[in-house]
Amino acid sequence: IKTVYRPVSKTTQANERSTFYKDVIAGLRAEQKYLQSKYFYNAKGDRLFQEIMRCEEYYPFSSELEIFSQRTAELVTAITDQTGSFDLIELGAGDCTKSGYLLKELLKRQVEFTYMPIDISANIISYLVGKLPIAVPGVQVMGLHGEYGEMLAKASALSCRRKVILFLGSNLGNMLPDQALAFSRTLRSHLQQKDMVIVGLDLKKDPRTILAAYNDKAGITKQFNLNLLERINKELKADFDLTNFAHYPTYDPVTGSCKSYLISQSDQVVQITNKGSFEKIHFKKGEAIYMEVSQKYTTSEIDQMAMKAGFKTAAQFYDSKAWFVDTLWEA
Ligand code: AVI
Repeated sequence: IKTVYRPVSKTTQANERSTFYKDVIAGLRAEQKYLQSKYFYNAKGDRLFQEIMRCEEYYPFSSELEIFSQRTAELVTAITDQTGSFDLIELGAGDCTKSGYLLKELLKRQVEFTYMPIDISANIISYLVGKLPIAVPGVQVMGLHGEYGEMLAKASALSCRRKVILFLGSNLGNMLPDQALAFSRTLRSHLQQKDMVIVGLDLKKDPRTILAAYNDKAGITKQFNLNLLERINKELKADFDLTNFAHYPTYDPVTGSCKSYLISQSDQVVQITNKGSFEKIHFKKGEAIYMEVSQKYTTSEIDQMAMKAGFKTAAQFYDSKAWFVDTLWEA
């Protein structure tokens, strides 16, 4: 078993903290305050997201799990070809519950491949690199911790074989449609003919079903959003009062944008510290921090995006309710 893992150095950690500070300040100083949802995923955020995936209301996980667990053989047939070995690169791998089905089936068929999970969470990557060789004996893993764009370039540089990219879980939905198209074009630029992508995206449906998925009764999604303020408190020595912000999810059935906000419950000032200097952020009662978009699409909108990015749609895999689709794009 070959397992390659590059641990995060102290310098990287310091750089990450300083980027985090700059991004938070830029977002909270903006006319419309925002925070970047990629920062949700610290150890507690990872744990809360695992809980969200187990919530009854959060169907995107169960729908895509159904596709991967019920249609594993078809998916594996679709991504393997006669050229033999390839690299399976997963963007935003998470705990790899869904892709795990593919890994096992590929090993069963004795296909030679290396699994390269990419995740923004160092915590998740170290967990995967430790766990996978035990859970899926025989699998070769090379974990890459960092942002999609940078790690994709790194994975492309490391890989000299055919590439199959997994971009599951509606992770592409965490970008607005224009950004998602730009990202798909970047993705295409890293690929060559015969390379493939499986993109999992959530579909437009009854708005109430969608909104409920981001407003679970147990309040886990609320905690997930508030955890970013808690993270800022801890890592950037800030003093957000978490009880003074309310979780406010919205869904627009025309644009397909499901957006989450945190709403300030009073006029208040929050202080954020960096190396001795500090920043004061003023909030008006009712003012919103835009936290995240979870974009929903129709299949024809997804096809349009694929085409504009330079891909051909080769196959589509739906769950039984047709709530979620995994589309196979060919470069
Ligand atoms: C990771 N991502 C696709 C999730 C989503 O559905 O947008 C994150 C999430 N946010 C709230 N619930 C789940």
